[in-house]
Amino acid sequence: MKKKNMGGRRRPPTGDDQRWPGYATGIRVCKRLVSHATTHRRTNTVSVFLGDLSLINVCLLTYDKDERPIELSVVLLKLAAKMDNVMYKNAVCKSERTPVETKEAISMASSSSLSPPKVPKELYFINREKVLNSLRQHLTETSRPLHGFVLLQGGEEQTRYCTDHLELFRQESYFAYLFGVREPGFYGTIDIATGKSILFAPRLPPDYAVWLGKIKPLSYFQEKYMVNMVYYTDEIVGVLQGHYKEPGKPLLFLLHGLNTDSNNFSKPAQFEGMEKFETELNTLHPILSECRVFKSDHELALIQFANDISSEAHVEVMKKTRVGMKEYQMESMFLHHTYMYGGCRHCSYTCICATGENSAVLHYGHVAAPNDRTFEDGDMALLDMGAEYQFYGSDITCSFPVNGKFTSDQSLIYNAVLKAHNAVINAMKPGVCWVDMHKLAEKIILESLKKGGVMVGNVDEMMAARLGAVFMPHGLGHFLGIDTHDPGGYPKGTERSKEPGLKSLRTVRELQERMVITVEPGCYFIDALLVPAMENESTSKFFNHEVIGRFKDFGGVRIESDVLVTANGSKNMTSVPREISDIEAIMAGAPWPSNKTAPSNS
Ligand SMILES: [Mn+2]
Repeated sequence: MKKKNMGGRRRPPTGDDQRWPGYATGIRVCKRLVSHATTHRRTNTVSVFLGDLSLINVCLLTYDKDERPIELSVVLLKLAAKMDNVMYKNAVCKSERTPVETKEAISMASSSSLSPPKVPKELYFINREKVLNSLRQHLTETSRPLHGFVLLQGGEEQTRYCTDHLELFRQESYFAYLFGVREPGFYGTIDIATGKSILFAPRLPPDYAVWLGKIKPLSYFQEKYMVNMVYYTDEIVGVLQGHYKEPGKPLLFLLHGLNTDSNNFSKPAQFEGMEKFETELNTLHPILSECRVFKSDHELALIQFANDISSEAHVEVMKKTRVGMKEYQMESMFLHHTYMYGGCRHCSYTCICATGENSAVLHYGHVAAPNDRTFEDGDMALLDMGAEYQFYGSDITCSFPVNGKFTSDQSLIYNAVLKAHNAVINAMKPGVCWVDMHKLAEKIILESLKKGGVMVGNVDEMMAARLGAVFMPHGLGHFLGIDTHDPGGYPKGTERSKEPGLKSLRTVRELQERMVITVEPGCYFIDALLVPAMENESTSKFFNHEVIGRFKDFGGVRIESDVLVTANGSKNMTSVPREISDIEAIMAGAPWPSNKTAPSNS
């Protein structure tokens, strides 16, 4: 039993065991679990969460051919010798034999050391202040008057095609950023002259109260979302005109601009009576997007929680993965954990649970490739899954062999990617250019492939021929926040590269403090890219054709963490096992501290 398994942050309890918080519950749960395991003739390990103490994995039962219990031991986290003795005493059956650790004796019960945090009301107030200040500054610099309104329209609830089936609503991200409003059908405004914020709520029909619950008074929204005033949406025209103290038509700054990831435009607010206003479409979008790039402490706390619960869920999946399962079972375990213990009803994106050669399909998991393969001994799994908590997301990828043991080829590719991942995180700090980080990752992967005999020749020449993009066709990472691909990657004055790999970058910016960006290098064996490069006269010589043949059905590896840029470096917000030895140990049943201090280079 290694000390590091104890989940370092908690002090081992001292004094009388009986006074430990959770003591009585812990013992009761242990008794019941042991008795259950005995009754049902199961090989079992159980996890018990003892109040304020750490997670304890308790006892194994295994059975001989005749189904007689042959082992019982209380193992793993020995918080104190006394505690173990008490558990022994309370166990239903007992054996003097040495505990065995079998692959099968791994916990199927889950628990969590986390609970969903409260969202501070000031979060959206602070976001609004930031946008207001930024907009006022811009107007001053461009010699324009400091009046008018920022006006945003929130999202509308949708039904499934022609039916009355309501899709679960998720607020539009810019609206969520400024107002935090969960409900559909709202408008929100900020008065540039006074800084006052106003929400406009939809006037709901009396029938609403019958089918959907009590109709909330306007004061409820005013209090909940910390705005100055709330009116109904059918009052917008009168209210805005009433608040405008200048001559002429009131000026509205509306949200209109390109999302550089989707190439879609955000939809400016529309309402009846708009002709009574002047509208301005060019100013707000770049300012609002730029504000979203830099995260406040409150925002960081939510992104951290989304990371914590998702990290824990990834470990849970790792522990429970068995050869012969379906990919969607891994997805299901992740969704269960993040919802059950984190209250995360939404994911940041559709789970990618790819095994075997599917792991070379970058956006696997969509409806036409729905995580439905049965995976086999020897397969790698690539799991890209992240929960969203109160609008703020996470984006995490773990790659591991489904049987829990890396082969030498799997280690070669995995360690190449891990080395790139770690090198980038260590190099990150304000002023560093993201394009350089992408190239750094490419170079390290190519060097490792050369070392492993997959590639031949000079790595700088390979870089010049853009061969990094053959193995990593996607960008190194993207901003993360309310959107998985958070906006602001290509502000005015920046340009997207046309070169392979680099053209897929979702940002080309210099890093600055308070940016949260994913670091997700990958190495994939994709025929559609490999074959042309291996056949190409000028690049063919760099590939060891025979060795690459071995990787034909390998798929790929991606390692993805969410990283905060700090004043002097960076902080990895994701906390999952990355070293091969850690992954293998966890898959063999060793515990993992869910909130082990994340590595940081600052
Ligand atoms: Mn990502």
